[in-house]
Amino acid sequence: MPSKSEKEQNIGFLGVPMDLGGGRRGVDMGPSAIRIAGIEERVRKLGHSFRDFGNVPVAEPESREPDDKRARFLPEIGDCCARLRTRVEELMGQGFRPLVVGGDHSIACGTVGGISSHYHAQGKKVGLIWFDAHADMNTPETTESGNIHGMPLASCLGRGPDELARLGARFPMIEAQNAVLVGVRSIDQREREMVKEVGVRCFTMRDIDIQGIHRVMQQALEIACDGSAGFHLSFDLDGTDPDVAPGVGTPVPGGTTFRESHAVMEAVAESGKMLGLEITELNPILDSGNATARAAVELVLSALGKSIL
Ligand SMILES: [Mn+2]
Repeated sequence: MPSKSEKEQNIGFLGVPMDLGGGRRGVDMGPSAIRIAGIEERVRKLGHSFRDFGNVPVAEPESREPDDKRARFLPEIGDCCARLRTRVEELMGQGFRPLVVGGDHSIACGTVGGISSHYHAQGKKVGLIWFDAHADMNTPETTESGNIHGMPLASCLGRGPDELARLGARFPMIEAQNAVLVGVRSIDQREREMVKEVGVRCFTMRDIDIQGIHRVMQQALEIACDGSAGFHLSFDLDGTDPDVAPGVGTPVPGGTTFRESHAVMEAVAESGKMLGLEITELNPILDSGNATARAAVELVLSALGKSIL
């Protein structure tokens, strides 16, 4: 039960059925799976208001053969993210806090573009916590696969194609000094160089092993909130262990446990500084009985203030 001291939030839900950024089909069904798992009812029960703003349309590619092998389906993904940026800005202008559900992680460029632009208009900058098994710091120059879902963090920090990196009212959309990666355990060689070059702080699974998730999150929150209006949490479900979320596009063993995953969300809720939340890479085709969508709903609830006591 929500305690009386918890602030009621106005949650604005947006689905983005995007599957062009990854190599596997199926993540386009993520928004439906989350709705079926009862997100609206559960968030309302927690004491928040909830409005479903529907889905942001994803363009059909001209063909399933992408033109650009270094950035597959860039025009289609750029268009969708531009629409998403506008929708996020609009709902924030109406006093809603965005809850965006993908879709593959390429959508983060649009979400971050919207949140960053909303606060830029008030002369404020925004922090970014990127929870992920991967660093998502590739660019068309460094990528091995050409899959854009491996590029969105780089784009938010001003690297990568203009269609993604220049979606916001400010450039870069996020300052590297206010961005932080949590949960990383799979990173390409050239991507590693990019992480160092850009200077984004990275807490790997080894850091979580050694320091514990609580200490890691306190540091992550400090970085993201330093001089900012607050932060956006871009949560790739593959950051959690496949035991917690088996239905994801690119599962990687050795992620955060059930309790550690909830501790991430609880730390975020406790901070009172979360400006937006995004859940990505849910793949119902690889799931069994919608268990991953239900786990994702529980994680969202923890981020919105649900506590054990
Ligand atoms: Mn990701």
